[in-house]
Amino acid sequence: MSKLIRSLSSFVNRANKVHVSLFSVFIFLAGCAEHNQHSTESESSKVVAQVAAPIQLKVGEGFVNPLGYYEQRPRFSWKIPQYGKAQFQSAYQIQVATSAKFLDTQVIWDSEKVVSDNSAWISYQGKKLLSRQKVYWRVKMWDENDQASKWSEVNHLEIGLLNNDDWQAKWIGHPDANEFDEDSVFNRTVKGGRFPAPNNKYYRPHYLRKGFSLDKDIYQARLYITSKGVFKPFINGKAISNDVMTPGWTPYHKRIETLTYDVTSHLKIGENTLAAIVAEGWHSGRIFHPTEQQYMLPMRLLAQLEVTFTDGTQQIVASNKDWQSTDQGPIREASNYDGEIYDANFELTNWHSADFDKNQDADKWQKVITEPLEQHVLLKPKRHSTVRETLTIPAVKIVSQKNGITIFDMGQNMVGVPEINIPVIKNQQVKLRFAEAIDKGEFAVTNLRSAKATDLYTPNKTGVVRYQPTFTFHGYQFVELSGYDQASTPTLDWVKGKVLHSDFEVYDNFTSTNADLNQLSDNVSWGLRGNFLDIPTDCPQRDERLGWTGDAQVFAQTSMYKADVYGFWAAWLESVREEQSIDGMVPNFVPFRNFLTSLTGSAWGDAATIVPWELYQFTGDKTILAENYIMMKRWLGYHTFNSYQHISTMSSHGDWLQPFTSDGNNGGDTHRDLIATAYYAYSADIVAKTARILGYHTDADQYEVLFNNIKRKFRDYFFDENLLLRTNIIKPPIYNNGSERQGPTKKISPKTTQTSYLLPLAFDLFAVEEQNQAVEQLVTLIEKSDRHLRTGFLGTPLLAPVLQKFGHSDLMYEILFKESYPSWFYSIKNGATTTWERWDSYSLETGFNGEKMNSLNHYAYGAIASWFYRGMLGIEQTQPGFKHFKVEPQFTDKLSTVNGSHPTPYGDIAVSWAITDGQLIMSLTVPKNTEARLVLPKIEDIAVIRNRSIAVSESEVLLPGEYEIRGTVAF
Ligand code: RAM
Repeated sequence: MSKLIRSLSSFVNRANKVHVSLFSVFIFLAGCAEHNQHSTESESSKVVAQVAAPIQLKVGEGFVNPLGYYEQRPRFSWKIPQYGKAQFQSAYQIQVATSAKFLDTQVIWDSEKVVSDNSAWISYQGKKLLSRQKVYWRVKMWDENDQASKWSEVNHLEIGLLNNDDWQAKWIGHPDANEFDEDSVFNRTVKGGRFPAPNNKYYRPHYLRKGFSLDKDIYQARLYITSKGVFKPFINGKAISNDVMTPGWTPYHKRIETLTYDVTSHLKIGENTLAAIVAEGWHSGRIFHPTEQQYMLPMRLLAQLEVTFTDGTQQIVASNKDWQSTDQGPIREASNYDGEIYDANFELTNWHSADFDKNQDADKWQKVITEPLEQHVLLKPKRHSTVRETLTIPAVKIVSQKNGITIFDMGQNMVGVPEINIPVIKNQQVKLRFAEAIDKGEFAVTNLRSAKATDLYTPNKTGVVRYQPTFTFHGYQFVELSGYDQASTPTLDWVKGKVLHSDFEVYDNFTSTNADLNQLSDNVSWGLRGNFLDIPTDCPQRDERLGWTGDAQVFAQTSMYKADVYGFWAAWLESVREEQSIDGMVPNFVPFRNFLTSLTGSAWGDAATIVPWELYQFTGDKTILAENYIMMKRWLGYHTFNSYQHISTMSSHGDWLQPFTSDGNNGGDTHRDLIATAYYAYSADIVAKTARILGYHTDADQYEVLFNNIKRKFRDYFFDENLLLRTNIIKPPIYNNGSERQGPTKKISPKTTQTSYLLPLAFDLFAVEEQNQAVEQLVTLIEKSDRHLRTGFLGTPLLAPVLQKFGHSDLMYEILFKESYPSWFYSIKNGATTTWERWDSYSLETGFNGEKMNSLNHYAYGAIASWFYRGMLGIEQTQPGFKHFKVEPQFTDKLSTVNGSHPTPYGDIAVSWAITDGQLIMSLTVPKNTEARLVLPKIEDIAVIRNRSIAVSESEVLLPGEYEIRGTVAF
């Protein structure tokens, strides 16, 4: 009974808080009373059966039945079916068992009935799961009437190898597989310039194999495997997965991710072969322009096959000194930046199958060398999806064809590899080059800088061949093909584009009646696909492709509207934590390599606080805050260290690539101290809120004070009484490394920029009563630039939220719909199919703009797409995770129809609206177990119908259901 009272009072409290009508509370009370009377009634009784079981069971950041899972205390999430009877969850019960049968003795954790409306991120509270452990789980729920559902279907998860001690295997590799660059076809030496590379080694791919026999019936087999470098594994001649570029990129000196595969069906009684190819990847290949001190270690493989027989015994085949290796296989070279070289003359017969003929190519195979596992390099199960081929796109046009060179247009700037099916002549090398654009009729590769982005294929027979590179990726729209059999005429089906990215769902869930807007939405999705290849990168094509933290923090929010990337970000944050140095510094890019002069910068390192905070806003999962809290605090400490009386002098890349700067500087005109101090304040605010949420109240109190102090100081230090930027400010007497500066007083005069106002307005650094005055200054600046933006990476993402918040969405629409430079549609009018690095990267008339640093696939400016959801559709969480949200579409006469949705932990919020002849028709889906508020300020005579029949008031809290909303437009 006491449980019932607790459940009642919690529901009534919640109901009061959200103004659920008294009627539904009454129904709930009635339901509970009934349940109490019949509490012994079996679950299969008629009433109980009406509540549909929870569906879409997920583990951790959204995994379904994961194998090789990483969390010893997994989090569980589920949904209430949208078309079932239950509206809300009032309680749940989770059971975890060692078998799918869930017999009493098999249940290792039973949450029992927990009164709670939480249906996401519920942490397993049983005994920590261990390496290799497989468990089954199921959940049931009680609805708002305390009616129990049936148990859900049974799902499962299996833990990977969690500890280095779990490995008997040793690192293995070819004994002498490294050579100097003179031998490389690509000759990787970067001559002259800022980053000469006198000693750039490259490594030929290693082919590794081991034959073994199994003589009993096989019950199950798991392959645990990873590499230093990137690998592709085979059993008995067959590739065992579609994964690409595994294990991905982490700070390898601290942690290498491992993969787990179910290979039961690949094995047989008798002779078997386990094999793998290992290539440079990020570990052993060059990153950026190589420098002399950047000595790359060679590739290594680590593999452990664990076979369990039906009689319960086990056999382990681990990488060790008994393996064989050659570097004389057909993949001659493979490099992320430079491409792959394949020579079919080196193909190895049956090397990865049990029919391996010991005499054939015998001289090519040598004993491997072994290395022990390093204690300080943790081997941990990969915690997010691997890279895979997610789409295949056809070539759409042959651009030119002369002198045996044909250029294909893929119609889309994409990231991945080509698949060619072409006629070839024995030993005549086929060459593939890749470019993002045709520039003044030329195949334009200068913006790739030193990246050769070339695949070479030498056939060993004449005829039609199919080839697709294995260990590289390119960013391109155009493919240049030469070396094919010129007796044939090239056709479009010769080249296909295999799109590669971390394998998550891209939602593609926004459309409108404006074609340019739809194209922009699409471009942002493609920018996301192209730059979410294991880590979030700035660009995918040139000799860079780095995990720039600044780009990440400006795009994280948008990416969460556009794709299922929670796991992707959570995994990258683990690398960010590992790369944080002892003083709290978070580097400019993660994983980090020390080859640039500046290690970090404000607004870049602030990814450490902003990204976890954004993820929390979308998911409501406190784990992401808890996991990162120490890092967040330490980063804030680093800010403090770089500040003087609350003014930060931390260096920064600034409002990167702002257009129309006064001196052509990439870093823009907004003063760095202003940027640094604004971000210092924002990080303090985030850390204070995080501390409060996690229950660290002393911390929270302290950081709130800090935030308010920085806020006050920021206001008075940079702005005068009329909210104009001050001139001749005396710079703090410190260097940006915190040490005191001697010598003459330095003065600064920050320039007036849009970003100087956007930062404090977005981060809440002006007193409420001053905000409108600041907004006026901002609007005046925008007016002065003919209603165009003048913002770089930092200011641009803040334009829409700030203008919307202060009632200027109309102005935002104007900025957004501008076609003249600088604007988003400018790129679209100039043929963009992705987001560009610069506002003027390219034009149809003059081609590339002449800058060396000029990528056509950079996601940062794509941050605007978050406004499609938050502004145009108006979907915004009022409680993290969208359990409560508001829908406040920013209607405009520039758009007649907008359609879109956002998947939340509870289900999809879908919104669409159309305005015809001054009449609004809108539909809205409020997912089960959530509540919404409708805000329609520019609409009169509003009528709201729920589930086709129930009239509700627009000011009411909207319960789960399908809504139709009509009204008259008042603008
Ligand atoms: C360049 C890239 C990247 C940016 C840094 C500062 O390498 O444009 O996106 O974050 O500079």
